[in-house]
Amino acid sequence: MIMNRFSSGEPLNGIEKGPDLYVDPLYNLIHGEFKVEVVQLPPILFHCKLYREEVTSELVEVIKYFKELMAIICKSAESSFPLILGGDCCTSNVASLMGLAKVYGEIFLVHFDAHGDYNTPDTTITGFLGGMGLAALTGEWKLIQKLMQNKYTLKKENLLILGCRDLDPNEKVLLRKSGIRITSTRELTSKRYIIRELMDELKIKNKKIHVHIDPDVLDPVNVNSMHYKVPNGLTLKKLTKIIQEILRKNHVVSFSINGLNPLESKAKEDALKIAKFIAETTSKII
Ligand SMILES: [Mn+2]
Repeated sequence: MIMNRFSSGEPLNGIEKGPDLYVDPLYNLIHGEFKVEVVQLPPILFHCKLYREEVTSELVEVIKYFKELMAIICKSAESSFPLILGGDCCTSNVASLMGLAKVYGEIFLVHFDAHGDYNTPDTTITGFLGGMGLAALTGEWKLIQKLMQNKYTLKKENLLILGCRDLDPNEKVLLRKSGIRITSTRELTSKRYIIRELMDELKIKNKKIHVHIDPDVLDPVNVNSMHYKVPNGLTLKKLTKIIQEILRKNHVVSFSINGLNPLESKAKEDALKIAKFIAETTSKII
């Protein structure tokens, strides 16, 4: 388990302590079944706002953190199954995929999120780096790769975004142009075998898969301690079923999940629900 205690700042202040909520319940649930090693990074909260592709001093610090996390994930993937507890999405995705690619080469990313994380410094409204991770990873904007001195780019056909229902206007245009496959909660809940069909259609049979979950893919009625509460999400039961379907025929090599907001009143209760879900899911993969 890798504790990625990172927040790229407003509006996700506090998420750097998100992994702390999961780690004990999760450890207790899985350590009998597997040999579990916990790697902790110190909690770190940045105030990194990007409105154009410029190298700010905060961004330089963020990149240092990304590199450190990437090396840890890479080392972990060489001999075990990295289970990455976030932190916000951008670190998980950028560092995870770059680290995994060193070990496995081509990687397919299944990304569960109410959001697209497909803003660039040009399209963003908030300047929030956490909302730009997938656009950076797929080379839609290139500053991150340049600063990381890492040319790895996730091919757009190797990305599937599930449960997406809250996009900024310009982000929506960019995503539509990219051709990336996005499936809304409505689609996921309306058709019984949509995931099986999607996975077949995407021809990922022989590819290694990284699964990332932002808990805001869930409905706030189900789990309420995420920073963004976006209505019409998935139930935990439906999410479990979809993941089981993904696992049925495919090779998942690692898993990451974003943090909850520790300041929410039900944070501990919700973290336990999610820890049980992760334990149940990963026990079928590892
Ligand atoms: Mn999100």
